[in-house]
Amino acid sequence: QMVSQGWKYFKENFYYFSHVSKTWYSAQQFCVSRNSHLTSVTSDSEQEFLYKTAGGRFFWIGLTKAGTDGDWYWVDDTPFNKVQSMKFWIPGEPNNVGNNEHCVNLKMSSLQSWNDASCDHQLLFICKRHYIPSEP
Ligand code: 2F8
Ligand code: CA
Repeated sequence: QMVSQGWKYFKENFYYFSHVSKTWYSAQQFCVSRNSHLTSVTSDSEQEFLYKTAGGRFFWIGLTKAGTDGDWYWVDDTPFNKVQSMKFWIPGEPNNVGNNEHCVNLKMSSLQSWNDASCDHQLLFICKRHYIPSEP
């Protein structure tokens, strides 16, 4: 049923790759309206699934900054592992251009694919919703 609405299944989650562009926060609101969040990324295999499906187009993911320290956090409340996540940034990122890049998009079709960008940009986006198949 979700598959017929365009959701893709990968390792106990469904993912929705949007066909319309939104600001980061509008995208997150859309995901919440579909019982999901902008996607977190917590493994190489998940990152690989996402960048391959994204195919080099730019998609918002659920990483943004919190508080005065500007620490990164996942909007779906997955703990952000700074050390394990370093390999997912494009070399030179995050560079916080204009001190105004507080949201992250998947930009490259590569394991190193994250860029920080202004949350006000309108980009495609990826929602993620946990799903564990159960016995009938
Ligand atoms: O070269 C990387 C740099 O490219 C752009 O800035 C010129 C990006 N800006 C936007 O996507 C708005 C930067 O985020 C990126 O770091
Ligand atoms: Ca940047």
